[in-house]
Amino acid sequence: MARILAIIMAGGKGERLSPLTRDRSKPSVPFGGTYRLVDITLSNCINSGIYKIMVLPQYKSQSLVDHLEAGWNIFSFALGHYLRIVSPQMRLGESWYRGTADSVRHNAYLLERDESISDVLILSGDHVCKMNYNLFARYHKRFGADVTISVVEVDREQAKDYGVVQVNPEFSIQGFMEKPSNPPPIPGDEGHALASMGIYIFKKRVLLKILKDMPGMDFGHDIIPALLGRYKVRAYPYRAHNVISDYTFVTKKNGQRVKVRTKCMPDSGYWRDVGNLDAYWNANMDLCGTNPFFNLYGQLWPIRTYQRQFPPAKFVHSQESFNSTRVGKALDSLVGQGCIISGAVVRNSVLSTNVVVQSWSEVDESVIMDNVIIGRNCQVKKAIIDKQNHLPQGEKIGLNPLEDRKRFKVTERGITVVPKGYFKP
Ligand code: ADQ
Repeated sequence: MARILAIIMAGGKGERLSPLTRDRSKPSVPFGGTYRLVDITLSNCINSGIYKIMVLPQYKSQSLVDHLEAGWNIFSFALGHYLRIVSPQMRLGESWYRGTADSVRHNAYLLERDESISDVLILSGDHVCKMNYNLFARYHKRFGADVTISVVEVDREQAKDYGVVQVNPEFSIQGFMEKPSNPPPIPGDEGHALASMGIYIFKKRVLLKILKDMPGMDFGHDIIPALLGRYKVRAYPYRAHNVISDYTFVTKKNGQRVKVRTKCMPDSGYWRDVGNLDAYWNANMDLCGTNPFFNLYGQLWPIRTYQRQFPPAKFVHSQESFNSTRVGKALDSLVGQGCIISGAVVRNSVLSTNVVVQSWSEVDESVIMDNVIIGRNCQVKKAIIDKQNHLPQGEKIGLNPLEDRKRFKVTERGITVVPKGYFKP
């Protein structure tokens, strides 16, 4: 893996995640209680043995840079490992990056000068998946491809949001359309299409040549379609190949302890592009419950982050009178450090650090970010509440979409989004 460089593109505006991206870039949006979205891609790199990484921020990048500097300063320059945060520098004229490919083009000189690199892995900072890039790179090498694109099958209706790939029986890519209004189906399976995951691996020399010769700004819109017929472009079937590892666990069968081996970790095939608010809410809900679709607690594929120090979460009674006591509890939920659930009930929700939920309140199927106080007698359902909000006593969110729409964004799926700092203390 020493010969692979990973580039994490982190410069998009993330407009479809607004208002969560009002003050921060998409990769630095908090996720899963204590993480930022970018932590998932970075953890995949480390777990795959890739220790040369460049992050390309641009839009509202300060919180991302702060997070990376605080939490990811773990690389050994002495061993040739690095995480380089490269600020946009206008090296190619008076403009910022004009697309994903353009962001790489601006920094091509950094690839040129590291002679130890043979292949370049191009990643997004807003994907939730456990992907073994090592297996991806091996597949790319095995078939001698110039470019390999990771693909996944999705419902045809959904495919309108992605780059759609057509392959021959050898999985060589024959067609590519970026966000087509009428996505071509997988032959013999009218209901599904093959979507590009926006994860590419290029031979370094091919990537440098393409970026020099081709004028396109965006990998999906311009570059990938223009490569077909001129270069060897292959598809990598993510779900079939992303077997993170043989997975052994101990269980009881007829009273006896037995070892069970499965082919892969249960969430090996999970992938979500957290491009809009509904996908973001869904990805958080996928972490909750006994057998979550995406498991943050797995030991084989640890997800790292930077965590500030807070006291443990606590769950306390609220004693209103001698004969009225209510227990603070959280069910099927993730609760971050420093949270206090006091005489309130939290269900199927993800709470970041330092959240206080006060007596008689109920929180259901919601994502609550750091430093939120939910006052007494509140009801919060199917909501995303950004940082630094203090909900006043009796506030109701997510119960009446028509009312909510007057104050907040409500998504297609009916998720109410309260922006940062809306409710002042
Ligand atoms: P999108 O998801 O629409 O499509 P987008 O999320 O806009 O792509 O960008 C991918 C990554 O590049 C993100 O991490 C973003 O921050 C970054 N980026 C976007 N614009 C940038 C810019 N101007 N400068 C620097 N970085 C930028 C892509 C592919 C599709 C594929 C989906 C899968 O184009 O073909 O199906 O990803 O998620």
